[in-house]
Amino acid sequence: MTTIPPEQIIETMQQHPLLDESTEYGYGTAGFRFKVEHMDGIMLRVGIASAILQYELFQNTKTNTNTNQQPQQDMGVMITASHNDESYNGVKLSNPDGSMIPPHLEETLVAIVNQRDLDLFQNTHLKGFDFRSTAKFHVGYDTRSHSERLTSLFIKGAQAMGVTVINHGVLTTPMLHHIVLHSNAKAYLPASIPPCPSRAGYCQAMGSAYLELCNVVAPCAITGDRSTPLLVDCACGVGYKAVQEVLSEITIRGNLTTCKPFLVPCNEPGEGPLNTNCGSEHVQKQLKPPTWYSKTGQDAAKSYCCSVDGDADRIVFFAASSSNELGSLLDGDKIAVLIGKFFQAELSKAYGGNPKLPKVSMGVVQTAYANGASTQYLEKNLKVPVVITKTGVKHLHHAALEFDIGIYFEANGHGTVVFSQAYHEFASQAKSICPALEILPRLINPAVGDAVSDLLLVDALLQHFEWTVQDWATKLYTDLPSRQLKVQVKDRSVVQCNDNETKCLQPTTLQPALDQLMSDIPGSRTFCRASGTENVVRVYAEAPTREQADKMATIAAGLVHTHCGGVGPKSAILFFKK
Ligand code: G16
Repeated sequence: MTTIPPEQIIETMQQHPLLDESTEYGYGTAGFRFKVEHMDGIMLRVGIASAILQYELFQNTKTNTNTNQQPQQDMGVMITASHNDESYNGVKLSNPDGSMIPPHLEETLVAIVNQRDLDLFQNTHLKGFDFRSTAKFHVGYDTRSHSERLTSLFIKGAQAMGVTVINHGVLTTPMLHHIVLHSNAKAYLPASIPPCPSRAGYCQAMGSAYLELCNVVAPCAITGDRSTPLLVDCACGVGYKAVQEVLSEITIRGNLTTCKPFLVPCNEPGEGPLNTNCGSEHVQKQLKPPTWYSKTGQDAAKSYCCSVDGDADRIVFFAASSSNELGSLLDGDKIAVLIGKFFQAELSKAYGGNPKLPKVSMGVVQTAYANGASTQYLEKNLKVPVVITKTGVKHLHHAALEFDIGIYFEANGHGTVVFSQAYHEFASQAKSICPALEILPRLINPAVGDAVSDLLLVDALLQHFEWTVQDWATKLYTDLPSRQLKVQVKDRSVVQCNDNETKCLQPTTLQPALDQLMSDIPGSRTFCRASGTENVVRVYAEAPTREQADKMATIAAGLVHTHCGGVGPKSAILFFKK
């Protein structure tokens, strides 16, 4: 039920038109994400659409008799452009279970946002709209200078349609998804996880689960000063405060006030430009350490470091050998393998102690960007099934739900673990033998990739294995050298790929050229795909040597430029910085 007359809503839409009259604004890899000047009109329309999404969800769940879902459930919206620089902004929506919204809601949203005929809009969506949900929309935003203004446009649209909005202010994307999931606890959380639908609740849950896990698998982590604290590059974004808050929770709860902090958050908002020469995207794509804008970061040792992205839903770990050189990079693949190895050991301990425990399945989900060596290690050494999906956590998450323990990570450090109900029952039975199995779902954010949760988990596991970053880099498998580049083209939609994005289907001339390139270098692999978050085509190459990988990526990028309408001279391709 609209709270103001439909004509007034249309008037507001006219005051905030879509910037580009002819563009179809798509819901990309992770929401609507564009240069900020495009976002005002989009945000207002997403706000208006939020009521219609609630209605659609209500229609779906009310007829679903199979589950204990309630017909009216809270949803969420996060205003952020995540890993992109400050010139972008965007919006990602959360489903009631904290995951990304499903394809049918994306379609509804895209149709509403792109409806240019406002008479038709009024007749189709506003006139006679008499649904008022008891459920709420949780809203959060990142530290970008324009995020608060865009949030108020969302709220304006949502409230005009009668939606109850709870504005949580500046927070990380995973915190927002956690809040949404915990607000719908009855339908989606197992009884072993107490609901805590707030920012403070998130920090308490993370802090206490980390301490509990360390207590049982790595007591050394919390019993004194660490020789090497973990230096956290927060990309000058929202992760800084989140890491500080969780650290303070752990310090107080664990009586660690007399110890040196084991986490050193650096690169806080304002110390440097967001995601620029810092953050996980920079470290993973450029294969370079970040700029340490904070004085504390400049002075500290660089042998145990991590970088998160601008909304703290991704993380990579590294050791730097100099201010300009990475010693080792531990990306999402390495994180997935570390977690898989730990689960496997705990499972075999549990079954060793009680062979009658019910069986649970475990699998890992990756994308075409996964380093070939990691996939091989998972399948051959750990003997874990691997599924490859399209890029985008929404695809990985969905595939991971097929397993009782579904570990999913993109190479860029975006990932988490999801657990089935059968797993929760198993873990409670196995608790006396392996308490960690019951604690892990409280430390791991099952809603979405979460840099803070992943940071704590990885730290506890490294302490458990008594591994340095160097050990982690060398004791599992050795990455095949790889290189990623991006190419600016006139229209990135000309690039169409197969289902798992390993082959380019359009333009038809490109794949044969890439195939030729691969046959010239045995053991190599290259592919390209249109980004869903930036106006570029991404190119990936992997080969037996660093020189071959770099050369291959450069040639493949040149081919993309030629076959896909590259913009400007070929020399303008964004080559990696030597
Ligand atoms: C988003 C998605 C990720 C994806 C990344 C890059 O991350 O959530 O799943 O890997 O974009 O996508 P693309 O290659 O299509 O540009 P984030 O952290 O930016 O939200």
